Amino acid sequence: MKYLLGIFAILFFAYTSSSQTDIKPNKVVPSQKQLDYQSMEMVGFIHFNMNTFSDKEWGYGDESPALFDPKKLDCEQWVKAAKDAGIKELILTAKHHDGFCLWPSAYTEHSIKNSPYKNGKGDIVKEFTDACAKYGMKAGLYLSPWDRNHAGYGTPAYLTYYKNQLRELLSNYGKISEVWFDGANGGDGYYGGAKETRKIDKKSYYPWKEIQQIVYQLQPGALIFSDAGPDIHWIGNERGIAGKTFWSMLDRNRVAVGDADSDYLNTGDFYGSSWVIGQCDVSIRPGWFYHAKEDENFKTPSQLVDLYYKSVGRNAVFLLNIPPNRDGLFADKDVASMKKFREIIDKTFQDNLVSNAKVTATSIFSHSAKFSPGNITDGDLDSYWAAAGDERQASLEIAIDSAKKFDRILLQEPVRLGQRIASFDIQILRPQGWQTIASGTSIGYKRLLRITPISGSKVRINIRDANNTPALSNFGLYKAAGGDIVN
Ligand code: FUL
Repeated sequence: MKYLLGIFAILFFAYTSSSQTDIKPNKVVPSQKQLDYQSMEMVGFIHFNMNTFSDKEWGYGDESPALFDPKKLDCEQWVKAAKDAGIKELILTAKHHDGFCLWPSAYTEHSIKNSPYKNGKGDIVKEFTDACAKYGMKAGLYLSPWDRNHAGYGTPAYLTYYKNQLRELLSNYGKISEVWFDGANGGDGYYGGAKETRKIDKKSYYPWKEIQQIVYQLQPGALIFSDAGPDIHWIGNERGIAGKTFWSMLDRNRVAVGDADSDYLNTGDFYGSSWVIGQCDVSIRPGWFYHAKEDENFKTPSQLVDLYYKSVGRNAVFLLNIPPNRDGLFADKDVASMKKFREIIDKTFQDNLVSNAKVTATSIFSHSAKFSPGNITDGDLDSYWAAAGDERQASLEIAIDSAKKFDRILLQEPVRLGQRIASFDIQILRPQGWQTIASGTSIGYKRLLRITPISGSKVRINIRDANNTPALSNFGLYKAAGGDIVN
């Protein structure tokens, strides 16, 4: 009898382990908020404030509010142009380092309320958030931690002021989706007339934990950006470029706001203990703010397309800054360039050469149809193929139309379960045999690879290493549209 029970137990165990319902998630996975954020792919930055009128990048803090007067300000123009460029969220510099506030803050006189704009009755944070709400654009705010106007900067009094301003912004303007904490801090400034250099201890001056709690308490749906996350981190340069290897994991103990190793931020950390999305910020012009002398110096559609590959195509988010001019409007050339950029991207990725193609794999998790290799060509991010549970390597083969050339390759992992694939090759079957056409390390939410145009009869994805059962949700082959020129 005992012997029989033992056999039953073994059979039962074998049955349950072979019909597992899903692959094991990694220890480090994104939150739902982060998944939603990353799928936006592209967000926009609006640097518009006193610097627009003083023609500076970093105002000293003594600029007169009388300078600030955008005569034709139209936040709806910003939102509509951004939407046409595929941007899903805009972040406005409510206060930059010079301390001037685009809303009538109750805590300072250094604001729009003492400017000629709408005779001091204006509120640009309100106009901006209303325009975003009207067109279904998410709204984010930048509140510079460094304030070169405030007399108390460097003392606890300023921190109270800063938290009060944060509460004001997060209580009175509807839903705020992101709060952007800049890392630039401390140095010379006006400081209420003291005109001196003030240095703060970057590691201890700001009560970041408390500041984060204010954000999450007042705006539970918001994500927080800084050099150190917690939700989104700086990519380590202001050129909009993520590392060719880029992990969405990070060890948050190794980074601090305003004090982080930019190389570490640029690649992320395969062994990192927290999921923090990488965000690639870059301006369409040389400066973050509008300067008339840069009117001819905007990034071309092809340059923007190149940046898309180097940010979104490397598992990060593209944050493009478009600075409104002194009228309060985006310049026409910037708008035209962004629009064309989106047309090129949409056209390139319109026809997947392997859409609904039959795929075979060296193994399938649990032999289950749910993890079928065909899931990688169904265009659905939620369905995925997975290899057998204890595999860390696998290959997938897809027959392709040998009459068609392609030069762009797309791979996506089901990142909800973590970033798992660590190394892969893409091969093509030519009359002379298999040939490697691209290789990479990280994939994550999206990996795009650019190659010279090629054709063949089969394509093979070789997954060479993974930290868990490898899984893929999407694979695509495309032909670059005109304007998508870099290889
Ligand atoms: C930097 C700032 O110092 C720049 O002025 C700009 O706002 C950029 C996005 O972040 O740290």
